[in-house]
Amino acid sequence: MDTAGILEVRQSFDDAISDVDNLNALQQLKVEYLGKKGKVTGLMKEMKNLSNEERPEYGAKVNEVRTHITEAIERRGEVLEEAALEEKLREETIDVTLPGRTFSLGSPHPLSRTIEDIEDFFLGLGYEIAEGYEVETDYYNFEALNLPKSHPARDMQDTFYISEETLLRTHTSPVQARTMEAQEGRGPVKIICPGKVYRRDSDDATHSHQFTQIEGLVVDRNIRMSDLKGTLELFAKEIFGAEREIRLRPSYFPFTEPSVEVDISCFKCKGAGCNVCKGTGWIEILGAGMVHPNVLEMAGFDPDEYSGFAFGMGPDRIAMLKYGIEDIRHFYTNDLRFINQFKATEDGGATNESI
Ligand code: 2U9
Repeated sequence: MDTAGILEVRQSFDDAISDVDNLNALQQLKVEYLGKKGKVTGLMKEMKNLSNEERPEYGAKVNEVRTHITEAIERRGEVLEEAALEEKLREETIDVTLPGRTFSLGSPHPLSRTIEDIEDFFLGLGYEIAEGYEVETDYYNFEALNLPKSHPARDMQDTFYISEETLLRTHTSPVQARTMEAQEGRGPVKIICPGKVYRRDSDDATHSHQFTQIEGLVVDRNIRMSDLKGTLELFAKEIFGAEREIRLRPSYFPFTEPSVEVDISCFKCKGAGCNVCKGTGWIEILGAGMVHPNVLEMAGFDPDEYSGFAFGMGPDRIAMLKYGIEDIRHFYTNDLRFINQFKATEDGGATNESI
C-alpha cells in the first residue's frame, strides 16, 4: 500500500502552514486540505483503488493526517485571532495623554449676524420681512420708484442691464413697490426688505458691485415724520447702544419727499471727533423719508388717504462700523483669517465685538 501520497500531503501542509500569517490565508489552507475538493478528501478517494485488506490501515493513516491538519489549523487560528485582537486593541488604544482633535466650530458670519440683529429689531416692532427678485424689471426697480426713464438720478445707481427692460436690482425698493401694489390700495403696509443688490461699481474698500441692503416701508393713514424719527431713534439705540443720539439732515431721494440722511452720535469718541466719525462726532448710517405721493399713486394708494415713511441702509456699512472693519471686500472674500475673528465665544458673543 503506497502511503507516499499521505506523507506528501502531510509534508506540504506542514510547509504551507508555517507561512500562514493571517486568518484569511488560514481559511484558504483549510479549504485546500480539508475542503470537499481538498487534498485529504482526495486521499480518501484513493481508497477505491485499494484492496479491502489495505483500506482500514490506509483510512486510519488518512484520518491521522486529517486530525493532524485540523488541530494544526485550530492552533494556528487561535494564535492568529489572538494576534488580530492584539493588533485591534493596539489600533484602538486611545492614548488619553494625546491632545484631543480640535474641530473648529462654525459661527454666524458678521454680516449675517448684523442683518439678523436688524431684522429682530423690526420684527419686534411688528414688521414683516418681505423678499423678492434680484433680477428685476426696469419698471419696478425705477419707474415705480418715481425714477422715469429719463430721470438723471438713474445714473446715481450704475445698473447691470440684462436687457432693455431687465436688470439686476440696484436696491430692494422694487420689493416694497410690488408689496404695495399687491395690497390694491389697502393699508397697512409694514415691511422690511433685506437682500442682495447690484451696482456696476468697481470694488474698493467701501464699495462692492454686490452688497446687501435692508429697506423698510410703513404705509397707513396718518403716518407722519415723527413716526419715522421715533422709529429710527429706537433703532439707533438698539443697534449702536442706548446712549446713541440721532440727527436728521435734509437730503433728496426720488422716492421720498421730504428726504433725510440719518446720523448717529459717534460711539467711539462720544461726539468729541475721531477717525471713525472723521472729526464730526456724527456717523451717517441710513437714508429715509416720507413716501413720495407719486410712488403711493403708482402702487394704487390714494395719497390723500394714505401716507408712509421709508428708509434704507447698508448692513455691510453697519457691520463695518460695529466691528471696526475697514474693507467691505472682507465680507465677500471668505478669508478664514478674517472670519475666524468672529468665532462664537462661550458666552455666545463674538471674539471681536467692538461696540
Ligand atoms: C418705496 C418707497 C420708498 C427706500 C429708501 C433710502 C432712503 C436710502 C440708501 C441706504 C444705503 C441706499 O444702500 S444704500 O446706499 N437708501 O437712503 N432708501 S428711502 O425708499 C423707498 C423704497 C420703496 C416703495
